[in-house]
Amino acid sequence: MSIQPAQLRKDFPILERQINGHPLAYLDNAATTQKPRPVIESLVHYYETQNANIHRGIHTLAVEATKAYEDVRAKASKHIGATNTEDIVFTRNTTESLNLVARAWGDANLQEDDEIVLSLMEHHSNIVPWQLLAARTGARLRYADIAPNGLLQIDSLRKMIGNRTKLVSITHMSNVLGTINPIAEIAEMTHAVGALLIVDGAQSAPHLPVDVNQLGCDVFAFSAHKMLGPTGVGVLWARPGLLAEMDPFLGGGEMISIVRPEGSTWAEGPHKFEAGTPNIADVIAFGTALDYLHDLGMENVREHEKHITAYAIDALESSGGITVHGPRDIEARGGAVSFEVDGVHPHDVSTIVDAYGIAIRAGHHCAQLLMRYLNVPATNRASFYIYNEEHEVDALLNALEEAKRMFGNVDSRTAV
Ligand code: C6P
Repeated sequence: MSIQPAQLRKDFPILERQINGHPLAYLDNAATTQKPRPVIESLVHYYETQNANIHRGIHTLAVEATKAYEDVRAKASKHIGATNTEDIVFTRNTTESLNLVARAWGDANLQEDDEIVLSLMEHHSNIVPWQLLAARTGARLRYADIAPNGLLQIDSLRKMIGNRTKLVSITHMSNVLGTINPIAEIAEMTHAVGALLIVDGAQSAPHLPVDVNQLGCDVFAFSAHKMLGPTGVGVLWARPGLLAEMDPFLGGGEMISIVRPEGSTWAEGPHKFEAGTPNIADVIAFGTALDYLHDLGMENVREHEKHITAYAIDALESSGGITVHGPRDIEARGGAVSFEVDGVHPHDVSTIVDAYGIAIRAGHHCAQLLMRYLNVPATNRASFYIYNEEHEVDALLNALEEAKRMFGNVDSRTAV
């Protein structure tokens, strides 16, 4: 059944808020999404009825909490079509998942003059861990170009991947351009030279049906908070067998098998990478978020976003004095829509629309390489989710008209 945003909105208490005297239009979903009541209640329920540390105690609460936590590993695995629950590691966020691989796989497998291939549309979370790895190992970084239509220049990437390439790390969906990258094709190129393909799924896992086996990647990382779940929970999936090849990232309780004075051995599977008490309550509430999304159906989530994104791009482009970045082909993009209003700095735009209760993001979106490529200091970004409706896009357009009126022809990029 198709998504009925007007119905769904009733599940999101925060959407009842008025901001500056206007109903909240929350269009900053690529940053983080709002949480439905069942997710919020799941946190309270856990603390009121099940709170205990997991994998340790054998009393009833500990057993219940452990089961509830481990059940979410299965749900997260199912969400991305993974084969084994044991290939899912819980982290704090996508950023930590990527850092984990850079440390645990990268340190052991890269050396001087090896190459790491990224793209210019990566989020800093998918750049900086590899820069740090390069600094530790002497490996080199290469960045694939973007075409004027906002798609990855696949030929540039193909030429870049060669015998020196040890790993390729690419976003599945850009948080700025919305571009969906052809991961299966990139996997073929990467595996042809025996390198590892890491996919930053922070923007795809919340919005598209994902199947890691069809994508053919080796690692897939995403964050709960961008898909109705709480902050503080990330997921790292690695293809079967890969986690076993990797050394631990952090040491401490729960990640060990045997500890002796001279050294320790490690726990099996994902537990080797989950040192210390994990974020139990938030992982469990993330399970509720996954249930919520799956009741809706990820195909339906995608269809709704295609519809509202096409509506927004059309409206922005026909309003005049607005530049929209990213692909126009709706099949090749998701719902993060970056734009600029001629002569008005994105921060001013964001402040003006906020006065009308509209939340968009302004800035470099943690993608400074991409800003440099676009030759802009910053952009505005509206990004959509299941509860967004066309009238919110209309409200944004009206508020943008106000921004144009207020700033007239002043070019704030050159103004001092
Ligand atoms: N992008 C945005 O407003 P964390 O912070 O670890 O949950 O996610 C990092 C991250 C990694 N990759 C991509 C493609 C992302 O979009 C993000 C988060 C937010 O665009 C916050 S900067």
